[in-house]
Amino acid sequence: MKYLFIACFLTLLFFNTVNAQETERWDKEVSAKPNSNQQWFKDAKFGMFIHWGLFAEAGGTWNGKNYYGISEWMMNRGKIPAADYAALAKKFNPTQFSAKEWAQLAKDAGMKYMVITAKHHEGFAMFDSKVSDFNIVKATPYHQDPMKPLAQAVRNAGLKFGFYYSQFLDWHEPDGGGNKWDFNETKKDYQAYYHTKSIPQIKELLTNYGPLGLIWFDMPGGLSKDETQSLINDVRKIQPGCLISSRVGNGLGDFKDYGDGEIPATVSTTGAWEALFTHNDSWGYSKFDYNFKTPKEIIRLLTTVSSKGGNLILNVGPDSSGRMPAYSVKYLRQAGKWLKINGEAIYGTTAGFINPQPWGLTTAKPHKLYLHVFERPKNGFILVPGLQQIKKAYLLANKQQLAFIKTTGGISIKLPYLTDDYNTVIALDLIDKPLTPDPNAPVTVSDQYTSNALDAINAHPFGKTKIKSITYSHYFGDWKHVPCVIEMTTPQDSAVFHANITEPGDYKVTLEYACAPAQAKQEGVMSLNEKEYQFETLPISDYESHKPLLFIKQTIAITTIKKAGLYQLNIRPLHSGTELFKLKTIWLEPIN
Ligand code: FHN
Repeated sequence: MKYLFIACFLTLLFFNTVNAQETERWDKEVSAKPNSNQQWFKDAKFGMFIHWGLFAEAGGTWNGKNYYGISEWMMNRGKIPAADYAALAKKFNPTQFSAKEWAQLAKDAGMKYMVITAKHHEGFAMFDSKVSDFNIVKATPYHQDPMKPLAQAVRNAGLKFGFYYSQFLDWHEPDGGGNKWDFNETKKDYQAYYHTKSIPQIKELLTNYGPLGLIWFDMPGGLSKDETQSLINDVRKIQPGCLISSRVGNGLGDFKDYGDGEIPATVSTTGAWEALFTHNDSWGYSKFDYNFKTPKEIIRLLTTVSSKGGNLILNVGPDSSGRMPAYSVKYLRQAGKWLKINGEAIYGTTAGFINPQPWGLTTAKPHKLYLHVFERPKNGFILVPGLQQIKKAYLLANKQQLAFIKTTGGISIKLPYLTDDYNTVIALDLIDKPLTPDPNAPVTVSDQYTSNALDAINAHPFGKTKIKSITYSHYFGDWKHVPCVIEMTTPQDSAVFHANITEPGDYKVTLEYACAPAQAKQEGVMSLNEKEYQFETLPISDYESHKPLLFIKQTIAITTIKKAGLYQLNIRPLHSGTELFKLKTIWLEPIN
């Protein structure tokens, strides 16, 4: 059983690596040639992803066994014979489905586009397809095409509509990608699959459901770059305005999709891009996954992605009766209420030009900077480093003007007493041109906050040290991505952090890292404030991408900063050995 899990996991990991490689290739080959239709997408910032299919009928359970993680992969993980799995269609009857309600929920959530799975890897068409009878009209007691009314309702609500289509993986078809348990991989004819099912169904979707804002391809395979380009040409011919996701493959597409659940540490493209997250931890409906992101988490996730210049598409997984999960409805609506008041600081913005601060993040528009305050400073003043002058500062929610003064470090703004627990937005009317973001600017550390983070992406690596996003999962396919400082094995390998400590005082220094037990008990040293602090790593967690990666917070120093100013923290192994650890964050906590 264990080997079966690992085999499935490796399949998913392989295809996710393919996805990751696609995003790399996309940077080089496409982002410089933006598609003229993409401005609506770049302004939209927030979309709804819907994964709906026969997997919703199973809800993650098959023959009494629960499949934790992404429920839509159950057929693959359980190696369920295609004929047995297809029987789910006989029970699939979404009588509670309401196109209007789903469109209204997306609108109420403040989302500007919707993408729904027309056919996922299970091969089942959730639309009226003449290409294959394995579809919702022919094979279920529902006998209706939900996509037609949904497309119309979404457009009537003023949102763009698009389809997700798994163009290569198809576990129902002998020549489709991915099903090695029913069909002999060596005998597969992918071209036959593309030309008898995949491409004809894509053309049905492009032809029969009105103007599409986008088509979201996924898990590319089996096509050369020229064949992919010819598929793109087909899309352009039928729907010239329809944007195409980078997971069409071969470094092509109109907008870049990062990995599942990934926020890029540094944005590597000038083009349109999207971060994609599940609302709980599964794309498809799961009876037992209640790990729903709260409204505050949704707003902060959206703000974080917007502060980097991208879109967030957030997924919901309806059940087989056609109902959205109750917590998705409730929490998306609450997030939408915040957007109704503060949406100006999200929609149509570009990346903020001030680096992340202890108080929060920024987004920008011409002559405007929006400060998204997540953490309230003790003294009620937030510092915007680097700004020399502004015209006005006001609370976006009620336009209340805020007092501000120019200081040597930048503009200091007095926060109103009442702030928004999700995210308080302050708008600045600018006088100067936007500053050019400096990725090497020192990280602000202030005693006005409970703690200050120096994250791995702020580190300057020396020697063989690398900064890399480490991917791991809790269950199957619920990917987490954590940038870490890694591969420090000798005293010549180091990570240097630059901090602008704005107030003197005592600070507790805590390292947050993962360290495999076999590599633990190695000594490291941090130099700060003209002192060296030695420490010994603790045995925490082996790293395997299909298992949770555990981190520990280990305090290694208390240091007394006598004078505010620029400081350098240098972390390195004391002796040569194996990798010291995977360092996620250095925390500086003021001891007031
Ligand atoms: O295998 C799919 C998965 O089921 C889901 O559709 C995600 C959404 O991005 N895409 C693939 C894994 O990356």
